[in-house]
Amino acid sequence: MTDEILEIQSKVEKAVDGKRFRHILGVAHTAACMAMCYGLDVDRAYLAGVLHDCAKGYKKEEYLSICRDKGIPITPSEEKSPSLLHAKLGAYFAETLYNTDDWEILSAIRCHTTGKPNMSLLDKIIYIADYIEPNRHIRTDMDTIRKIAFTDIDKCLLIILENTVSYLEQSGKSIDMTTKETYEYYRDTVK
Ligand code: DGI
Ligand code: FE
Ligand code: FE
Repeated sequence: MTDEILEIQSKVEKAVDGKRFRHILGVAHTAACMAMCYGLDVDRAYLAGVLHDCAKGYKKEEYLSICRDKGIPITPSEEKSPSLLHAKLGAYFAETLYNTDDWEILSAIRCHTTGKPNMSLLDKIIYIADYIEPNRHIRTDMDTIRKIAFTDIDKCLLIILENTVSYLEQSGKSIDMTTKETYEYYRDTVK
């Protein structure tokens, strides 16, 4: 771990509450382990985990006003579910507040909530680590999902997407177009 990453981590710690920071560390460590497993740079995966929820310290209404203020485009679905915006806003803060210019890290932050079709390895690692990290409350099939994260990353992604879509349907929440597209993409491509 470089001093630079630890400095960024301390800065993120001050920007979010304690529970969120524990989750963030869980994602960073899980992402680092997955990077070891799949042959990706461990520091970059850790840093992406540290930064993925760096915008979570705001209220839903604030997401909308900050995005408007910064000229970040808001989709109708984000207007309806403003918490989706913490991903986009996180990538913006990572670049402007935390001085990250690694576009692959910025991409992984940007798509960590909805996913996107044809994700990069780092995108997938952050998306999955966000779901399986040790502090996450136990969801359906968690043991299987946690294990499969290290054996078949695409299959793992598909199971998480299926669970997320059915959770959103059951709880009557609107499904973002990108979430739906991502689910359909991996449903149709993963064997
Ligand atoms: O930020 P975290 O809590 O760590 O996790 P996250 O970035 O995956 O965001 C979690 C919430 O986002 C979760 O409650 C599900 C929600 N979400 C994901 N896709 C969609 C969605 N919410 C709506 N309304 N529509 C979606 O398509
Ligand atoms: Fe998030
Ligand atoms: Fe998260």
